Amino acid sequence: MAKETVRFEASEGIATVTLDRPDRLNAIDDALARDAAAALARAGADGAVRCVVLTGAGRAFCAGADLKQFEDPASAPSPGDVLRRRYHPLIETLVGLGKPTVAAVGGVAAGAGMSLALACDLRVAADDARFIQAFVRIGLVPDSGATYFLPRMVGWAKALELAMLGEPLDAQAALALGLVTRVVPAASLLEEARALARRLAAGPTRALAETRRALAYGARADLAAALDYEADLQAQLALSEDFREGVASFREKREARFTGR
Ligand code: T3D
Repeated sequence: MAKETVRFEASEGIATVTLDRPDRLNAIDDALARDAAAALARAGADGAVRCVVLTGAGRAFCAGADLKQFEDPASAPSPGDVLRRRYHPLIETLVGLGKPTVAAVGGVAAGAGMSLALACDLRVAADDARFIQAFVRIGLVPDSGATYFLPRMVGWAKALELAMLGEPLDAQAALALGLVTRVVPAASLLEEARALARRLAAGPTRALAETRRALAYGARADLAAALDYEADLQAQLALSEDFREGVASFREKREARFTGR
């Protein structure tokens, strides 16, 4: 039987999805992309899961595309087809999960591996983390959502610099750019990421998912359209149990007990 390339575990409302090809720094091949998308979909479908942590086994988060597949370029499939078949479903599953997501980035996040981290809602970086727009080093353009996420997160000038130079961005520099939420000691990366995930999981998770959607919409809409979109979402969320609970907890001067419904 083929070795699993992704591990899935769920407890206390948190699913942890671990990319698990440490001998190749969790580089992405067909099996890993398929298994990661399946693990994320499983987390999305599990009503008990309210937040997802994505991480990598060993000394890397993910080194991007498995370059050993290009050892014989003549027989390698076209990257355009590979992106559509392998990476796009993975990124779209991650972004469309309907639950908050946290990337726990230890070691290197390169190429499409960096894109995976960017596609998560929040990023916790170990102090040994390095983010690399590695695409330029092999003569490609940023992909797997990097052209969408990176300029929106760090601004046009910095995105071009990172993408054109392909130099590593260390954890502190990523923090200064706002790319990561916090930097923690490598030894406590998962613990810290899960602590953040627990906080999100205890929140109004449906409103959190709609917040992501609304910000993405707002980034490409004009003001009138964004105002309209917000009003539609608020009308739906006002019918939610979480909204009733949020208002009740305010009136009763107590902590809210949100359920994501
Ligand atoms: O068709 C398509 O798929 C198109 C899609 C493209 C999307 C992309 O992601 S393009 C970008 C692809 N990624 C890269 O270009 C990064 C390549 N890797 C590196 O530059 C370096 O390995 C790192 C900077 C990530 C880490 O450097 P370092 O010195 O810490 O580790 P290392 O010694 O280079 O790597 C350790 C092992 O992992 C090594 O194996 P070995 O020689 O000990 O057997 C190395 O070959 C392997 N490895 C690292 N990255 C990849 C990889 N194996 C396959 N694919 C990799 N991407």
